[in-house]
Amino acid sequence: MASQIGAVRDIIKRAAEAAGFDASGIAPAADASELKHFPGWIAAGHAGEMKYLEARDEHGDLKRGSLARVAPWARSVVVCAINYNTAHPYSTQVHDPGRGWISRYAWSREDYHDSVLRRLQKVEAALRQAAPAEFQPALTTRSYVDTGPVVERVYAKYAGVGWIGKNTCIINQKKGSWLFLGVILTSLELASDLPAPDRCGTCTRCIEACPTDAILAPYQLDSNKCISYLTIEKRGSIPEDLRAGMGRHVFGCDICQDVCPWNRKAPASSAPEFEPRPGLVNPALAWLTEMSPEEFRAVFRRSPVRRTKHSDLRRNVAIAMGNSANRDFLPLLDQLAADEDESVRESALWARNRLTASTD
Ligand code: B12
Ligand code: SF4
Ligand code: SF4
Repeated sequence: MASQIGAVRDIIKRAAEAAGFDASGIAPAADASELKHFPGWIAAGHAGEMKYLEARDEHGDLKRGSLARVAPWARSVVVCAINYNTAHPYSTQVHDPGRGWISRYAWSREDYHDSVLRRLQKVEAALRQAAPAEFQPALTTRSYVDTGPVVERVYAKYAGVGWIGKNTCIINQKKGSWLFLGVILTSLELASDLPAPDRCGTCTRCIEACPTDAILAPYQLDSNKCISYLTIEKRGSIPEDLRAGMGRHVFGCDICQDVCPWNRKAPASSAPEFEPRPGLVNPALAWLTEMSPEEFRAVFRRSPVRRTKHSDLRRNVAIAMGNSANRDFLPLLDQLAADEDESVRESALWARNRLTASTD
């Protein structure tokens, strides 16, 4: 029996490689010590307005705090990771005041949720097929990319995929941190991999480089301050005290990964869908402002950027223009100041004031 289960492990790993994943591993479904920090993180309000992270079971316990609450049948977690890096500059290497920054993960031709899930389901199918006959009747599996009540990075660590860096990202020693994760919960009890050892050492570059001080301490991120949260998840107006730190980011933020020494030699992905769409690497702010709702839908069709509404992208662009020290944007900001959306109007006025104050 042990050897049959051992064979399933090998089949899963081979299937993950065949599906195009760059790393994979198996973690126990048991609660890891890192999950003890989760309730405190929620209680401190670090999830901001992402209420789904606070979902509770019938006993009032946080669903994400333990797999036993949401998938009591789960015994193992298969974690797969795919590299989405492409051979283009880092945000810390470009300085054109006419251009903004869309996060690396969102350049792709296909939304990563779809692309990673498609690959993950191949691994899930291989697992189901390989499970010994006596486990088949009760065999349960669930695949998630982001969407399940699972703190994926904790399981990625225990599956040996990478360690949790001080910037809270999973870092693989050979591939770096430009990785998407996907998890398969299974009722099969598979032998686990060894957890990846923490190789951050004394480095604190990510903490120092974060422009909004969102990394409060090693491994602790306050979403409310994170540019990724502000530009993607936050609806309505962005708190004024954080706007200057946002620089020219219009969707997501890569800084704490750009500065990470483990990404210095990060290889490029071999998955064709992560090649950037035209115009998205260091995009022209004027292009983004002048985009009609129809163009927005066409340019960002099946792209993660659709998560931010057309109006919130315009809000972000207005703030980025305000941080550009580029007075050529004043006429465009005048247009945005007459926008139908209140947060766009208000951000445009803020940006206008900032530009005129900084360059007069
Ligand atoms: C909500 C969310 C966000 C939020 C909050 C991020 C965060 N750090 O929690 C926001 C919107 C800010 C965000 C941003 C980004 N995200 Co995000 N996000 C998620 C999501 C959906 C849930 C994460 C979660 O549960 N957070 C809760 C906190 C508490 O968990 P955690 O940060 O993972 O923290 C654990 C450890 O830090 C830990 N810990 C470990 N050691 C120690 C030691 C001490 C002392 C302490 C106190 C804690 C501690 O405790 C925590 C568990 O309790 C996951 C998908 C998923 N379902 O897991 C994707 C996910 C984490 N995001 C991802 C990505 C790609 C990003 C961005 C890079 C996108 C971008 N470029 O803008 C940024 C990165 C910002 C960053 N530095 O984390 C990837 C990460 C891949 C990777 N290599 O790690 C994921 C896994 C999505 C995926 N399926 O690929 N994200
Ligand atoms: S993604 Fe940007 S804002 Fe968020 S923690 Fe990293 S450097 Fe800071
Ligand atoms: S920049 Fe340094 S401290 Fe931060 S995640 Fe990378 S190695 Fe760890």
